[in-house]
Amino acid sequence: MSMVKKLHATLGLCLSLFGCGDDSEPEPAAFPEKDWPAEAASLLDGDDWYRHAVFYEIYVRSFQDSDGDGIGDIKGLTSRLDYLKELGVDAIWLMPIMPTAFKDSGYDVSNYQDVNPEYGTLADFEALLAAAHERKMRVIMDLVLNHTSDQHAWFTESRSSKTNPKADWYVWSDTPSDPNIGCGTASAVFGSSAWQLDSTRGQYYYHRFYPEQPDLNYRNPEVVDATLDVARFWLAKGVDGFRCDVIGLLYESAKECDLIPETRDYVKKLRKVVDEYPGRVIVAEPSNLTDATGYLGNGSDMFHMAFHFGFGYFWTFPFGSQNATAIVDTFQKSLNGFPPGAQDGLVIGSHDVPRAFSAAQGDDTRHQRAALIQLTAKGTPFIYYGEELALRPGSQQVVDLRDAARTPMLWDGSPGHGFTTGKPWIAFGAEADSFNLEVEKDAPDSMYAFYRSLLELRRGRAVWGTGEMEVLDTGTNSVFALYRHDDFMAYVAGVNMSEEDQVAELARPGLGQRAERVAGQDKLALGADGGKLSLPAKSAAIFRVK
Ligand SMILES: [Ca+2]
Ligand SMILES: [Ca+2]
Repeated sequence: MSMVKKLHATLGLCLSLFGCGDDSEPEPAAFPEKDWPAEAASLLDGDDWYRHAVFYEIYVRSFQDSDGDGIGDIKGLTSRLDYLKELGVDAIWLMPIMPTAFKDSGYDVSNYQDVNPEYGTLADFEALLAAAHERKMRVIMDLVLNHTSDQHAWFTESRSSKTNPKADWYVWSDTPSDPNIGCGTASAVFGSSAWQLDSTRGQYYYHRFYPEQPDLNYRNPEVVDATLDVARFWLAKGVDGFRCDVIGLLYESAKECDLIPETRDYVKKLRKVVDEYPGRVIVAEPSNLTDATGYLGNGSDMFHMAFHFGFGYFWTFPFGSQNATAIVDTFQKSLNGFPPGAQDGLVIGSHDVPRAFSAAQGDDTRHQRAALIQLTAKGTPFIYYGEELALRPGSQQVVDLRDAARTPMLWDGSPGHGFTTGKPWIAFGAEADSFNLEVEKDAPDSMYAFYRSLLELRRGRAVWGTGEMEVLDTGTNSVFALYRHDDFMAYVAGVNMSEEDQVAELARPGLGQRAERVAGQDKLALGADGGKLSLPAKSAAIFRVK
């Protein structure tokens, strides 16, 4: 049974454009087909590869341990590339792998030009790049430029005196305030004050995040040059790009601290550096959670992609209210606001927020309906490791509360769950014996089967990455529906946000003259009356139409 057929049979999800009635299922329509693997190879070789790729975020520490010390590492990750390839992943994003004091899980870098020895060596990283590229997979890495660790040599020097060569590389003040920094003076994101007294230098330094994460002073041109050199260092090694951490916060000013003009200018410099290396991309972590437009410049001079947090961080609420309006609004905003060529980065979870399982409040249909939007809306999906297994949260805290979503990947039911032969650095998440790859791999109704099927449906179909998207008027707040189309093919995706059966009237005549359900329950179908989409409670589905 093909994965797609398996999906029909097993998802609790429906897509039906003209009625999901049991007796009205249309004859399978004959649509033109292509050699999808060949199409995929071609799309992923082109300049627009990142718009067609499925990305996958990995916490190296928690993915695969290769030497039994309980800490995931680069060699371990390399040994799992075939798993990712089979799942349908085209590119991986590595959370920080540089040396770190580990006060913020690696987002406190102590050396920008090396690999955390717990994770391996530069040679291990180069071997990972080679192994990924051999499989036609790309690797991007986290680039954390707003701040360093307080253990970084730059900060050690800067704090040593008021007159050393790097004295002005960080943001220093005689008092725990600065009139030129009108934000965050009272409180940091983590903790009570954004200013920390350094007893050696006898001044306060500014930290937007933990006290062990002093902000770099980008008003010093040497800092600009040094950090652009960090990008060059990794690009020269062959890395395919960067996910740029809190990049809007680089520069502060008296009034604003988020993506002020000076920060935009820096991003444009970074983009020029990236463009010196063909085929590399940068994706922004916006600080503005409801509008990423500012990060995309004119579509070719700032970021290639920015995360769509208006959906990614807030999708759980519309399921709670059973009202799609907020999701309609956030996708309309990106459709209307984005410059040509810019691309949404679509997430439903990450290392910063509770796992999709938790956000869905344990309701697999919510998780699947949200993932179906993520995987059918116009944009590039970034799957967080373990989402495809519906990993449960952990309860041990090593660094901070976010560790609940950073527990080890679960490969099998053995004591170390295939992650380690030793003692894991953090306890496994809940229900590890019931929800792991070994259990889910061949279970037709598993979360893994769901992801595997939808990713197969995306494979090689350019329409998902670059085709047009219309958010359809459905005549009801309970149903979210998308129409995706390009010159070759078209799809309708529909999601019933509610816990009752719904019939949506799609305000687009002739949408389904021919329709074939490609994902969703067998009993669901697209009606033949020109635009009626019937969705049982808590269901979602995808139809190919023409
Ligand atoms: Ca290890
Ligand atoms: Ca800053």
